[in-house]
Amino acid sequence: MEGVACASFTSSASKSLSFSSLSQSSVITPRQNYHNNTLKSKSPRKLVIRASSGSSSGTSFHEFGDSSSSSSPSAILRKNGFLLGSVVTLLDYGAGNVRSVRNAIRYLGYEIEDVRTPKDILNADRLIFPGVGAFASAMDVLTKTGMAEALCTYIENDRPFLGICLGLQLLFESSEENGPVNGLGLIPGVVGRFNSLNGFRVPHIGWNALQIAKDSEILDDIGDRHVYFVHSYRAMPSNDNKEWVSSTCNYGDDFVASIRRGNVHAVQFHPEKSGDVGLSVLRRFLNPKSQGSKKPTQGKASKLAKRVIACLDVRTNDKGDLVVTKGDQYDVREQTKENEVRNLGKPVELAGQYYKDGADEVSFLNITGFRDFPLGDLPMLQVLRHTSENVFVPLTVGGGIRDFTDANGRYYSSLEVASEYFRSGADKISIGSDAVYAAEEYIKTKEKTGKSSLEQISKVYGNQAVVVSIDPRRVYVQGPNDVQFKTIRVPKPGPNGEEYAWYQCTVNGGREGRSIGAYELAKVVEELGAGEILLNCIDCDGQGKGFDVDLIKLISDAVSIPVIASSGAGAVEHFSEVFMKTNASAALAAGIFHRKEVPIQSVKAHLLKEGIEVRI
Ligand code: 1PR
Repeated sequence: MEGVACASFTSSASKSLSFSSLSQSSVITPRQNYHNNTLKSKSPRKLVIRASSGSSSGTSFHEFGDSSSSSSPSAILRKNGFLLGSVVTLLDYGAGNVRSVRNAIRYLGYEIEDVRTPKDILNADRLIFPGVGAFASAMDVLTKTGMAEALCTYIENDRPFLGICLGLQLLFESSEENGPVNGLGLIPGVVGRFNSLNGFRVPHIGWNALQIAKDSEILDDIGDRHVYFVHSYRAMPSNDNKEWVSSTCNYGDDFVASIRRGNVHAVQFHPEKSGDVGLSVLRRFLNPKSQGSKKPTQGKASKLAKRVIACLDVRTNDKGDLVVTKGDQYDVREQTKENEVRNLGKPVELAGQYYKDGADEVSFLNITGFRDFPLGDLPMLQVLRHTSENVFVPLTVGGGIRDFTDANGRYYSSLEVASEYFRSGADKISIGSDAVYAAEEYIKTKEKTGKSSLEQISKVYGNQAVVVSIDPRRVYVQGPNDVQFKTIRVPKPGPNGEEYAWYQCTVNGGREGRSIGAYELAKVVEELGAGEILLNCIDCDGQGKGFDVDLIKLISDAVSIPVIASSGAGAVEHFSEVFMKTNASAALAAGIFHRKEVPIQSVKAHLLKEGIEVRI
C-alpha cells in the first residue's frame, strides 16, 4: 500500500470507474500479458522521447490520440472555458484520497479535468497520476478499465506526465506487494518492501533528503531541502533503469525517489504534502516555462528528519462552537465557577498558522468522538475540508473511529467513518479506544479476526494511514512481578516509595483504565496493522515538564513502526532530550504552541543547534 494522500474510497472519478465493483484479488498483468497471469520478465518498452518538458508545454492534445476526439481548433485554445495550459487532467481511479493533490493543483491556479475513459488519458495535455491504494488493486482497476493500455500509449509517446507515489511504482515491471504482481512494465525493475531488520522503521514516514542524479527540471527548486515520503515499498536504482532515475533517497538503501525521461516524470514522495518545496515541484510540472528565475533555497537535508507536530484537541464547547481546547492531564475545563471548556482558538485558523510556522504535520483529535458520533459532527469534517485547502503538510485526524449505530438504527462501520475523514482531507486517521478493545480481544483469543477497525482500515488504506493513539497512565508498583505487564524501574520512587511502574492503557479520553499495558498494546497494534504510534501520557499532559522519556524509550524500542512522542513539552530542550534519549521519530506538542510560549521555529532552531536534523 502506498501513499496516504493515498487514502479514501470514492471520488468524483470513482463514480464512473467504479473501483469497488472490481475484484481486488485477481492477478494483474501488464499490457502485453493481459491473458497470462504468470509474471514474466520482459524487456522494457520502447519509448519515444520527443522533447524536454520545457519545449512541450504548448503541445496540443490533437497531435496525439484518437482522431475522433474533441480536438477541434477551438478546443485547442480552450477547454471548458479555461485557456489551454490552465487545465490539468487527473487520473483518479477512485481507490483513495486524492483530495490533497486536487487542493494543491487548485491552489496553484489550475483547473482539473477528471479522467473518465481511456480516451481522456489520450487526449490529456498534461496528466497527473497520484497512484493510491495497493499495487495489485490499482493495476486491476487500470487494466479492467482500459486505462493501463492508454497510460502506456500516453507515456510511450512522451506526453507530459507526473506520477506520484504508487503512480511511480506502477511504471515498473512488477511489485512484491501482495505479489509478485506485474506493473505497466515501462521501467526495468521490481518494487520491493523496505527491510525493517536493519533498524529502519517501516513504513518510511517523514521528511527525507534527495540525491539528485540528473537534471529533472521539476526538482530544480528543491536544493538541499526535505520532501515528504510515506510508503513501505520502493523501487531500487540499477544499471537497467539508470537512464530513468533522476534522484534517489537513502533509507537503509538508496531507493528511487524520482524518475524523468523527456516529458515523463514520477516522484515517490508527495509534492502535495511537502509544503512550499512540494508546491514548486507541481508548479514546475504544470508550467515548465515558470522555471529559472528562482535559486533553490539552501537547506541542509541529508537524511530522514525528526518531525515536529502541532496537535489540536478539538471539541464542541458549551455554546456549541467547535474549539481548540487543551487539558491538564486530560481535564479541559477551566478551574472557575463556570467550569467552561478551555477555548484556545479556532481549528482551521490555528492549523493554517502552524503550517506557516513550519509544523511538519498537523493532528486534530476530536476528543469527544468517543461519545458523539463523528459523522454527526459535521463541523469537524468541514474543519478538515477547509484546512486541507491551504495546508500542504500531512493532516491526521482522530476521535470516534469505531462501528456505530445512530439514533435511526443506521449502522456505520469504522471503515465508513474513516473513509469520510479521508474524503474530507485527512492523510492519516488515528484510533484510540477501539484499538485497545481490538488488542484485548487479540490477546484473549490469539486470533486475528480482520474485523477490528484497525485491521479493516489498514487493509484498505495501508498501514501508513493508520495511527494508534495510546493514552496511558503511570501506575506504581513495588516490583516487576506485581503485575503481568511490562514494568520499568522509575528514576524517582512513587508516592509510597515504589521503585517500579507500568503504563496502564485507558479509553474514552482517559476516563476508564483497562487491563492492558502500553507496551503490550503497542506490540499488538503493530501486528494488527498500525503504521505509527501516537504515544501520549496522561501524567505529563499539559504539565510542561517534559516528555515521559522512560515511557517513550520503552515503546520506541519495542516496535519497528514510527513512534510520536507526545505530552509534556514545555521548552525547546524537551524536544532535544526526547530525540537524544529515545528512538522517537517525531515529537508532538499542543499547549506551548497554542499559548504562543514557544514558536515551532524556535524548537527547530534549537534542534538544529543540537545536531538533530529537522526540516526547515
Ligand atoms: O478514543 O478513538 O475516540 O480517540 C480519542 C482521541 O482523543 C485520542 O487520541 C485521545 O488521546 C484524545 N483525547 C481524548 N480526551 C482527551 C483529553 O485531553 N481530555 N486528548 C484527549 C488527548 C493528548 C494529546 C495532547 C498532548 C500534548 N490529548 O493529544 O495534545 O498531550 O499536550 P501538551 O503538549 O500540551 O502537553 P478515540
